Formats: sequence, C-alpha cells, structure tokens
Amino acid sequence: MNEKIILDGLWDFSFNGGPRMKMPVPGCFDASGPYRGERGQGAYSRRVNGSGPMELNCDGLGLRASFFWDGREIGREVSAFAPVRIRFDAGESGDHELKIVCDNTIEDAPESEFRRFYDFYGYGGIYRSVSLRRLPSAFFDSVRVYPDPENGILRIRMKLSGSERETEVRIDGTRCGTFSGSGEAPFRIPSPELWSPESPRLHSLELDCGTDRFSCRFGLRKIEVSGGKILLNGKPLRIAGVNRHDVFPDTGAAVSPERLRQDLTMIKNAGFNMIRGSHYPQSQAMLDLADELGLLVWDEILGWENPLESLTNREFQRRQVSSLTRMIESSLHHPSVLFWGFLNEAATDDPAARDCVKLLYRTAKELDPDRLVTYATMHGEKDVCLDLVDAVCFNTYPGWYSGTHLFFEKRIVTEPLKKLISFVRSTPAIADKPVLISEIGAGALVGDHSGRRWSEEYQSQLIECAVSCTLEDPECSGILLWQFCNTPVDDNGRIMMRPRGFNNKGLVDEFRNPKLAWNLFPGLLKRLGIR
Ligand code: ADA
Repeated sequence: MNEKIILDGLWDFSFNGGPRMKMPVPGCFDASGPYRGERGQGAYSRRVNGSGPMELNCDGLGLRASFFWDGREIGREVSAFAPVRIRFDAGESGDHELKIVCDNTIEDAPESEFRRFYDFYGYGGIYRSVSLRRLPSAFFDSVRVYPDPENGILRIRMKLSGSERETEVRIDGTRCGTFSGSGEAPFRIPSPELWSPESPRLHSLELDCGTDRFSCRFGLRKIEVSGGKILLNGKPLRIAGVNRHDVFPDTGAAVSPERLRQDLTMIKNAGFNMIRGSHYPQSQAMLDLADELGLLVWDEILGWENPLESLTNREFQRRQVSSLTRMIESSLHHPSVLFWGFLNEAATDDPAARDCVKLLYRTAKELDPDRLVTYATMHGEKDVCLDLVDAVCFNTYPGWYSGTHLFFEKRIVTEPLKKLISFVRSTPAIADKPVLISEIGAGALVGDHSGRRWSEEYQSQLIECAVSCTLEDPECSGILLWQFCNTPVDDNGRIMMRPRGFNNKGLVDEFRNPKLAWNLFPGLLKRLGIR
C-alpha cells in the first residue's frame, strides 16, 4: 500500500553555498537566525529511502524552488504558496539524497507572482509539510468531490492511473458502492447532515482500489446568489470576518499547528464567521481547522496590485491559471471555502484587464461550478470588470487613505461606504450581485492612546463604525476587516507608512496581543445579530 513518508524535521542546510547547518522543515530560513532578512538561495537536503515511481508533495514554499534527487533535477516551482506535486523515478532501492533549493530573491518582472512592491514580506523556505510516497501500480491520480446537499448525494470524479481496477467507496465508514476505473459517479450519503458555521458537521470519504487509498472529509452546504444576496443553505448570509496573513514574525510564513489553532480559535470566539486568506492559497491544515470550527474561507491565489503589464502577460496568466487550478484541486473538498479569489487590487480599472479576469473566472468555474468566484478591487466605481465575477468586493480605506482627519469622524466612513453600495445597486450590469466590503481598516500603534490617527482609539472607532454601517445595511452582504494581526513588510519604499517594519492595521499585534478594537468583539457582532 502507498505509505506516505512525512519528511518534516531537521534538514541539512546551506545558504548561498555557505557553511552547513541544520534547518527546520517546515520553516523559513530568513525569518530568524543568521540569515534573517537575507535574500539568496537556501539549499535544504536530507537522505531518504525510496525506489521506483514516487511522488513528492509540499503544501507550499517560497519564493520559488528547484528539486533534485541524487543531484538530478526532478522539478521546479515558480509560484510561492501553491501546492507542489512532483512525480519522478527514484531509481534503485536504497538511500538517496533529496535536495530542495528555495530561492527568495525577488524576480521583479511582469510575469512574477511575487513582486518587490507587495505589502507583505516574501519569505524563503519550505513553508508547509513535505511528504513522499511510492506510487503503486494503480493509484488515485486525482479525486474531486461535489456534494449535492439537496439530494444527499456525493458526486465523485476520479482519475485512476495505471491498471484498471475497481474502487470501493465508503462514506462515514459505510460501504456505499464501487467505482470502476476512472470517471464520475454519484453515491448516496447514508445519513446526510448539513454543514454550517453554527453546526460544522463533517462527513468522511474513503476510497480503496486495492493498491491505493484516498481519504478526505467533506461537508454538505449550498451556496447560491439570489436578489443580490449570498444564500447559505437557503438563508441570507451576513459575513463578518477578518483578513488574515498566515505569518508570525519569528517563523515567517511557516506557522505551527498550535499557533494556527490559536489564531482560528481567537477569530471564532470573537464571533467572526469568515476569514479571507489574504493573499495566497491557504494550507490544508488551515482549511481543516476552518471546516471543524465552522469558519467560512475566501481562498485566493497569490497577487497584489498587479499592473496591466502583468495581467496582459501570457506567462503571468499561465502561472496564475496553474496556481488557481492547483489550489482548487487540492482544496475542493473543504466545506469552509465559500469564495475562490484572484487578482487582489489588480489593474481592473482598465478594460484590457477583462481577458485575464475572464480567463481566471472560467478556470475556477470549470473546476468548481458550486463556489462563488471573485476578486477584491481597490478601484471602487472606476472598476470595469465587476460584471465578470459572482460578487462585488471593495477594498476601501475611508478615514485612513482618504478623507483623513486627525480625529475620527463617522461620516468620513459611512458616506463613502453607502455610496459604494448604492453604486452597485444603480449600475444595471452588476445591480443583482452581492456587495461586500472585503477590506477596511486603520493602523494602530500599541500603547498610543492619544485618540488621533495611529492610536488604538482611532482604529477602534473606525472599526466599530464600519462594521455597524455595513451589517445594518440590508443591501450589503458583509465586511472583512483589514486585518487580524500586524504583519511584517519588506523595506520597499512604503516603509515610512509602515512604522516598525509592520503593516500595523492588525486588530491584534503581531504576537496576537489584543488592541482596543479587538475588545469590540464579540459584543458588537451579537448586537448586530451575527452569530
Ligand atoms: C490593500 C491590500 C492589503 C494591504 C492594505 C493596506 O487593501 O489589499 O494587502 O496592503 O491595502 O494596509 O494598505
């Protein structure tokens, strides 16, 4: 049987050909220690036992990597955070060397998915778990599950590689039938129960073809759009959530399971029902937890303010399609995912961006017709691609980047928000789409209680006002606050607006100590009827 070997632990490491040392995997070599803040090539290596056809999996690394087996290149990855799967011939049985060279230099070119100007640090390293498995004579090449909650059915689409075999299908431990070879078939779920944020009931699926096994959890919930609203299991959904970067200052983009659980539990206990995984694909560990805790997720591919020269660049488009395909294929079964997203704050104010939006939208819908597909715009009324996606999502910073006053004033936030919402309702091409504020926030420096901009008080007043204004408006589907925690940034010219080298708009600081604004929750959401 296909045994998966987890390769997490201490690997040999050398930075830019320098001295050998030990380095943890998962981990970021530039987050702390001797190479903190350095850019270059980090070579991770270790001995592994293997032979014949094998598959290497890693749930995300950065900023790009080359993979070697006994010195022979077996694969390359150019997209940070995207799930990696490499199939290769491991040769004779015995001890071999596996080497992964992670390069964190910034390829500042139009085709690059990580650019120097991004407002978050681009770490180098193996962010997430690495595993290897021997491929048997027949194995599950891909498995996609499409639950049908209305009829209590699970449609399975699978591709079996190698010899033709019969697969046994078990749901919640009960044998539900068999599947011959590759293709698509429906299976009745023995005792179907709905998944929702209030009651996150999960079902399990196991496939066994004699030589290979596959298992995952899935959930039954229906997502629809009707009359400008998002319906979850037939009821209008009001979203109250946070944007979250998957980062800690000491370990960078490699977040331990304990810390991940701590973050998601904090968010759930504060009464929020959604997390936007800004701005890259979320780990399987994160989505598993969101499934269990009942948190909805906006899962998006890597991107940040990408200009038109990227959106019209064939190689950029190819990389984005590949990242999107891999994100959806590996995370399709998670009931927590509500939105697939792309192109955060890109140049969608230009008609020449439409082809790229169409391409990404079509790619997502072909793989998954059941989820909502969208992007977050910073262009407000000037955006010209909003008709192409399922929901209109605005990133907007009234009271911070626009209309700023030294002290907080409500109308500076409420007037622009109301204007955006009524713009959607009065624009025929998008009038029937749900509207969401996908980012809003203000920077707050811990300990500043002056009441002026940058103080904890100013942030708290702005957040309270934005949350009340959007959730009290029946035309608005909800709000995602920018952002859960402070996040490290690089020195890229924006540093004068990023005191201490952090984007300080966290409702909690980088170590998750609450700022004043965090104390608004869950009381504020309860008052507004969000459960
Ligand atoms: C944008 C962007 C975020 C962050 C934010 C800010 O909306 O999407 O990643 O940079 O602005 O803090 O300015």
